[in-house]
Amino acid sequence: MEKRSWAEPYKIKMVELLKMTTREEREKAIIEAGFNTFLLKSDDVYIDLLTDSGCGAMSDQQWSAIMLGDESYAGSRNFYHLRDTIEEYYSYKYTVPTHQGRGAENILSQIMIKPGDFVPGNMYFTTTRLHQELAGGTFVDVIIDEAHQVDSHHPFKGNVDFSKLNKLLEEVGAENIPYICIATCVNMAGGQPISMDNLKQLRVWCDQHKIVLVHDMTRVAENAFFIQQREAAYAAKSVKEIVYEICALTDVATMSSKKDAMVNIGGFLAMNDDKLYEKACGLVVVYEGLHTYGGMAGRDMEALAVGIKESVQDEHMHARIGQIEYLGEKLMAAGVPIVQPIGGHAVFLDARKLLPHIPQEQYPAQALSAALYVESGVRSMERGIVSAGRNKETGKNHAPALELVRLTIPRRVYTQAHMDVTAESVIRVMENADKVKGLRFTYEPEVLRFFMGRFEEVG
Ligand code: P70
Repeated sequence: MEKRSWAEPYKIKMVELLKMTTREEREKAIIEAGFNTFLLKSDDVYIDLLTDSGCGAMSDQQWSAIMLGDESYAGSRNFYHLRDTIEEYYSYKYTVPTHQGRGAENILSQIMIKPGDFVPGNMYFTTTRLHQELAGGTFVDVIIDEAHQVDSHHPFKGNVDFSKLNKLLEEVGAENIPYICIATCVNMAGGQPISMDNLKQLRVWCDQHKIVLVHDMTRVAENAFFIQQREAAYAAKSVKEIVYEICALTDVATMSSKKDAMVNIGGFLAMNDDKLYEKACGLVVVYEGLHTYGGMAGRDMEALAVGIKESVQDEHMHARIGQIEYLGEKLMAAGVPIVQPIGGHAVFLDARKLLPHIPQEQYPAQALSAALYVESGVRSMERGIVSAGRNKETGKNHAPALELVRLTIPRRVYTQAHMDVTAESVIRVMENADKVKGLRFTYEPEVLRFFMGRFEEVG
């Protein structure tokens, strides 16, 4: 069948003007930022693909929801609306709002992990693993090997490898595994989904061994869209139905609502178990705020309730993923090495292949991200050895197989023309790749070093 064009299911009511900079200005800015795109001022950025977090465009419906904010300290009506929406769309009975995703991770880790525990997951995420470690736990990667291979075209790179999971179970025993944490559309693997089939098997496994199944649902709608496209049994189901089914297979959820749900700030911890809810309420008042607002303003909870409904619409997801495919396909056509299949929230450049002259200890992805900024003002994010940090016991660098630069697409923000400009910029950097130099740390923070670390060029 001929491939039909698609279009965004919205029109634009307001625009934000962008600033262009000169190459000289950008060369100065990246040195001032210590070759770290997190330390650039956004005024110095032209197309901002650092993240899809909190920088999506809210709809007119969401903005009008902002005006319905009930800012009462306790029992805000917006909390009840949010709680009911989460139950309706995501199945979870109890909701504890938090200021963002890591607030929920902190509470969950503190409640459930005891020192010496092991927490399996389908690849690490930076903040998730850190909270597990701070609570005394050790993260164990149980994702399938294909997830670590840039060239594997596996349609569900987010899947769990049960042989890895069973090996861990045998080694440490179920009593030392408080839960398994499964991310939908695995960020660090390149925005790669887990299949419904794999998740169903995991549910059975968790029931068998009485291990809680936690869901990092930050990008659940994108995962649902891929299930609809790639898993035959789900071809006729809506994204909304699939999202609900995914959530209903799990016990607890942490959510950064700054992504899928298209709000600028917010998150939550959700669950079905009343005892766990009681414990979470006990901690949320210590770290976030009263249990009926957590870290959120009433207006933001209202905008989130609306965002959840918009995020599961099929036509929204089609355009969302379609835009990322558009950029990815353009890059592939020019021979740029990227993670395949193209991910749900971003296109990931393979820095190892693009900069073969830079050894991993000289941070090729960090260098590539800086070079792309200098070339065109496009801001991206390192997702390689810098992000992976150091082993908490040995102090040695984790050396991940994936050494990537993430071009992350905010939701409903940029046009196809911005994608064209971005693709051209990446291609230009690729053509001049031999001029890019490796980096070394001049300042290395102890935790989450990628955020504030500073670098200088080697040689
Ligand atoms: C990103 C953001 C946040 C995130 C996530 C998953 C799968 C939890 C969170 C935490 C922001 C970010 C965070 C750390 C390093 C770089 C960027 N991801 N789980 O850009 O949520 O940010 O709300 O606390 O992707 O990927 P929050």
